[in-house]
Amino acid sequence: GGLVDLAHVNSVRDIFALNAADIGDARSKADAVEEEEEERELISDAFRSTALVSSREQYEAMYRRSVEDPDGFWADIASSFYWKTKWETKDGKIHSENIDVRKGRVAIEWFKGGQTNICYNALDRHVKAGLGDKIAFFWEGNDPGLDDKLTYTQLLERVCQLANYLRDQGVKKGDAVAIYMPMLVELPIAMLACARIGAVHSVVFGGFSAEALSQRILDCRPNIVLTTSGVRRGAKVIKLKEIVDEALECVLREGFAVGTCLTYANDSAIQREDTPWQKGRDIWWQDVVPKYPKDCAVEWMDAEDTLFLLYTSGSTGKPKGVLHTTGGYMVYTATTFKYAFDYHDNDIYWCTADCGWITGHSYLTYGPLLNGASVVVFEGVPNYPDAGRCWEIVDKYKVSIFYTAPTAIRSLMRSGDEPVKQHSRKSLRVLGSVGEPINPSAWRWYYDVVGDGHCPISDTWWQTETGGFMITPLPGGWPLKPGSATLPFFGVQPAIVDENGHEISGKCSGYLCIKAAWPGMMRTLQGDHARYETTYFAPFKGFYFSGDGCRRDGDGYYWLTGRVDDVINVSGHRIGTAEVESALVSHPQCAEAAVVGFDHEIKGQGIYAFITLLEGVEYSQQLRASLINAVRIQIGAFAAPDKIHWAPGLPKTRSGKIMRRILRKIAANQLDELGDISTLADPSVVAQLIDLRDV
Ligand code: 6R9
Repeated sequence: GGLVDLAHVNSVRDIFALNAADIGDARSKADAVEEEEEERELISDAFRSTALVSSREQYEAMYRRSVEDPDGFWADIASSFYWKTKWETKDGKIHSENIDVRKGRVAIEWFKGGQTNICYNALDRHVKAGLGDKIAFFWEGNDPGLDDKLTYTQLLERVCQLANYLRDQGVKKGDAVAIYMPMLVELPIAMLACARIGAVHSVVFGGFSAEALSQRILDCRPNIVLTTSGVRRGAKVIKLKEIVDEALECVLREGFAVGTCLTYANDSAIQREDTPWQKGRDIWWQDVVPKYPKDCAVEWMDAEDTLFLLYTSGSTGKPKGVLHTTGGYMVYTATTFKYAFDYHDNDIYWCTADCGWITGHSYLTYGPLLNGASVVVFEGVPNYPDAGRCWEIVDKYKVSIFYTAPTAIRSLMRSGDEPVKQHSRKSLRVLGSVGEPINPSAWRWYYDVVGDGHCPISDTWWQTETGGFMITPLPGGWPLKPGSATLPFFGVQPAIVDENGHEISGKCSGYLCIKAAWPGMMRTLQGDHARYETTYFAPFKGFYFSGDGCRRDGDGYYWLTGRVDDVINVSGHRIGTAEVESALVSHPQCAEAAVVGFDHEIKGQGIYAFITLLEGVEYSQQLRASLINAVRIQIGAFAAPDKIHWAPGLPKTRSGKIMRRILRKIAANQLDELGDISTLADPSVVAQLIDLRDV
């Protein structure tokens, strides 16, 4: 089964023609919440007395300036970074933008002409300012007792050694480097080393399969891949190098050869002699990198030179290589980190995200290091060896800012309050949430139990594409409401738009768009600017379209209601239904597949697949397992369907489009809400599907 081609989407109607009724659904769900009395959580005076932003009035004044004079606002902030050459100013403007497809090519530039380096700003700048002995990374291994730490000076030296090695291998400014590594400090080191020499890093999450990795390698064609022999995650051992070898074979079959595979030997997970090896191509990191000098001249980059690529899922089959540039991303991630977490110099910050996702880029690596923060990097999983691990780590490092995902909160909540209460957590000051809407009951538990009722929660709404936070509380700034991301960050102008592309005002619900460019915004999709325009700017002309539904309440607070496109959010991971379908139909016995999301207690959403088999093929448990395995092989275990539902036929319109609305209702077991099925080419398939529910 081939991948689905990019659909030519010209309007929101094209995107949502299949599921216009679902939009109604999303709305009524949003409105139902609204009817409930929304509780507010006031921030204590003690917290506010030291908060960077301590009132809504103070925020409003700053916000007003940020949208009325974005150039002045961001230029002031950018001045606190090191620029080798200052940016160009044209008529007082330091940025230019066109996000309106009717006016021509979508193009965004910030600080153009300015020369800087994000690695220099994240490391050298602090060392030069006397912070060299401050801890940059506390590393906590999968197994309690295994740990390490690096000061800013040591981190800089390690980054320089790797940067020198990469340069020596011929890696130059603009070249791509693929990184497939677990959460060792070597992963952010690898990203920073690339940034130092102007190489474009493309980190691929270690949970992706060989096939998914090969697809991402083929898209950006790096000559060098950085990886690790293996890693322990919880009780499991994952042999990453084996996966890389398989990916490189796939890539070779497509006629592309990677020159070098630099492999970090992680002896705590797997022995070197047990690691598959190809002489000539594979090199042990520890054999070469430590021999290089500990200083390395930086490559000065134009603010608009590419910093990294990060692949993410969309509505159609092929993952999109989101491209971020240097200057705007640097200024934006640093500023959002500082304000949304009310960062102070003595804070200890822990972000549980993996660097394979945008959160690990912006808020484990760049944002915190640009602020000179001490960051905890954790190799393991939140509930290993037991449900108290996170709070043990919080106490061990005196973590004051803790940032995680609702799925982790929900899974810890299941183990009850006891594992939390066994640890003091008295260092905690601010909590954060990211990845999906946080349900009010999980919010409450996080606030009352984890935070002992005194830590504001920053529920940060943003995306791979936005680079940094877009809608988020500023702790201390205004009352919180469980489940709301509250108000837009400085410079962000949200618009709620109706089906016809008209902005609606006041209390309302609709599609969440953004009206003007902000510095951290992606600039294009790797190799496909047309897809960038059609996906994000064509559906609602004049706006950036997020793909999310949203409601605004009477206080102006925003409530994200989830994706309105064919993207499923599983444990905070974005998965395109088309990608999963493409993996399923590649199975030799599968004729057709349709995938939808369903509410899942821990994951937020789970994956539910309807499968039509080839004529004559019998249903069996074994076949079910082998279909799920096809997804594990093509994408990765995290995208494995939770449920396979046999479907002799799928509900299709007369023009052959699958009506996913009906499938979603069946998956949710809301059989009384199927709606009008008379427009189906064959309405009898619905009864058939219902009959096969428990088969
Ligand atoms: C940062 C990240 C982006 C999608 C986004 C939305 C969902 C993320 C959220 C949230 C509600 C939040 N999302 N944070 N929804 N509240 N605080 O997760 O990036 O992987 O690109 O996913 O995640 O649906 O559109 P990414």
